[in-house]
Amino acid sequence: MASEFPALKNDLLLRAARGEPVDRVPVWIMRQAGRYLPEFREVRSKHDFFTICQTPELAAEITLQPIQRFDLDAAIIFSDILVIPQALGMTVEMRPGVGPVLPQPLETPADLKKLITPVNVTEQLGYVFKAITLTRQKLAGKVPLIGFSGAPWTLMGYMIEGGGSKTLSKAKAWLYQHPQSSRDLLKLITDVVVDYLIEQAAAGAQLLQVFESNAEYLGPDLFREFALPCIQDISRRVKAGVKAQNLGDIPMTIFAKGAHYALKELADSGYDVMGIDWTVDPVVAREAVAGKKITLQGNFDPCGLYAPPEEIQKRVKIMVEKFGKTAYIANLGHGIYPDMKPEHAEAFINAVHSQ
Ligand code: 1CP
Repeated sequence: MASEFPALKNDLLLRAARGEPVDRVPVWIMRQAGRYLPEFREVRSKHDFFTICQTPELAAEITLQPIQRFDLDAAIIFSDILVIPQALGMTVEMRPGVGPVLPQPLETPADLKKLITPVNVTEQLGYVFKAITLTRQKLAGKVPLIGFSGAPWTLMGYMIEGGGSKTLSKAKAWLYQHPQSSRDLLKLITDVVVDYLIEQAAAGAQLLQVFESNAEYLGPDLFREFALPCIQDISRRVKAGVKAQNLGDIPMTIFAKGAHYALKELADSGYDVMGIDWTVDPVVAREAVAGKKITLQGNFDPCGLYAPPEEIQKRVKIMVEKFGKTAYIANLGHGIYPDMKPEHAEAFINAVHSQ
């Protein structure tokens, strides 16, 4: 329960998520715990990726690494979106230099029978909840802890493609050829995501982010037909579950990468925060959500961090001016690249704080 954790000293992220005034813009970085940090590579050299996710002490240690190094305003629990396909009975391997591989992907609708449902998240994903609780204790109230999940369409993509894909053509073929089986699969994933996020909040997560990283492959029509209803269902059911368990106010963020065509619908989909990628002008995003109560998050080009630190400073200033300082959480427009120099991440964070 929340009251058992140390009091929160820096609530900038939560205040910004609720649209309350802040005395400085909060900042965190997607994939802030990861391969660009030598201290992460050190731990990773000794352990398999999913072993780290499944070992609360290691997951907590890695979650805290960027917090110890930088002046960040949030931690995000170290895990991966692909723990949900694992919980559904699929094998997921993390191959160095390749990324995630699912050696037995779903090929036809008949393969849905191979998935193990319903998922008991406490049994299958209890290690994530333990890692969250341990990390909350170790954070000692320094900054809030973000929990997360992949969104159903993005997870469906990995489960059908068997890993990352440049086109998502196999998963999209399902949407066109097997619309009902696609809906069944999306529903089954949605049910797991809902329980998973509620239990993350119960374990101590203070904000929940839903990653729809593969929105960019769907146009407005497929997105509205297949992805958006799940996104809406998740916010509605998670908020109801959090309320029923008296877990307090847990803001939710939707980050649908590439969904520039659906900003208005996303702003109305029941989330407190909407993340945008770097292809959307912040002014255009603000216009799209004018009159709605929603905080924006983003959207520095991850490649912009290759620029010299003085240039990062200049571009961050422009970004913050465009978003405005209220109802705003600074971040990149997608995850930080593994070859980024940590000093450049630091330049970004400090640039936000100097605005
Ligand atoms: O700060 C953090 O690092 C938080 C933990 C985190 C998160 C939030 C990781 C660790 N992964 C994720 C989310 C995630 N995983 C997403 C959504 C965000 C995004 O779009 O970037 C996605 C799509 C994945 C799937 C995934 N896992 C990929 C992408 C592959 C592709 O091309 O489609 C990769 C490379 C991974 C591996 C992974 N996840 C996380 C780390 C640190 C790593 C590197 C693994 C390693 O050490 O080998």
